[in-house]
Amino acid sequence: MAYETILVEQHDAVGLIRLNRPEALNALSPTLIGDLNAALDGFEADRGIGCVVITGSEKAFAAGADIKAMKDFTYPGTYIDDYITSWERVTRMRKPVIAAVAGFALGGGCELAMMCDFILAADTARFGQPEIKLGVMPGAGGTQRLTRFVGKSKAMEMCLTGRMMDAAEAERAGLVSRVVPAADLVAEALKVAGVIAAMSQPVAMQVKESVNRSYETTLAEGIRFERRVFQAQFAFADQKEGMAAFVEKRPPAFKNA
Ligand code: DAK
Repeated sequence: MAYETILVEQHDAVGLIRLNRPEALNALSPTLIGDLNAALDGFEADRGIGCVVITGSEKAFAAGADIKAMKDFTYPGTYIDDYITSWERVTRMRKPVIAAVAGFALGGGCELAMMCDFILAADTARFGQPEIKLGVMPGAGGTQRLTRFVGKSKAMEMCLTGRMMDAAEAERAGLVSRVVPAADLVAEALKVAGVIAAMSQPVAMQVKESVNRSYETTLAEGIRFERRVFQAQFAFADQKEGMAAFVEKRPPAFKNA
């Protein structure tokens, strides 16, 4: 399928989505969000895909919501249309999704990256929630997710001043899993995604579901959820295969069953 604002590739069992509005630093227009969501739907439905990578360009992952489209929005309009709900499709992905960020990830761009399961950053990456400079505040999870990633003090400073964080600071603060040279970013993200896609797909999906559960429930409930899911995994053929492969000193061949 051809898209207007993204490029979509498949690398073995990994789906790669490149945000592609170079004239606007990948600002998140309604068309781009629609294209992104359609591509995510396609990868989610494809049994042959085990992991998805979302990336941008060398200069920008995404510079935020499209300010030129947004400047004339009204309160009744954003309320009635429930503007931004459509952005959250990525949070409903059941397969793992990696954000590979080079350059600017600002406002909604930073929020989109944080909606993914983890962020791999190029050494050129710059993260920020500069909405306050436009007379508004983060509206797609920035005040909530950034605070969970980096803690109150740093989140508060970033949201109140609009200051950007570079890749090294983002790694120290726990916003990104790792920093790699910009030239290696996409290759490294595809490599990590390939490792994940080679695991048992239902087990990887259950790992994702369980880690995400830790954000939404008490520790005791989360532990109980984890235990039940772990116990149920002994019903998968992939558990037999993974443990047999270890004992037989060979790589496992998971069947996603
Ligand atoms: N929207 C539209 N166009 C943008 C853009 C954006 N966010 N960011 C950059 N562009 C465009 C520029 O206008 C310019 O276009 P031309 O003027 O050439 O036509 C082109 O991209 C190149 O940008 P610059 O010339 O500015 O490039 P520089 O390297 O000089 O600067 C920059 C790069 C990233 C520092 C700068 O472009 C910048 O400050 N951009 C804006 C960043 C920003 O403020 N982002 C936050 C946007 S607000 C909501 C929920 C969430 C949101 C909204 C509502 N609801 C629940 C209702 C989210 C809001 C946001 O994300």
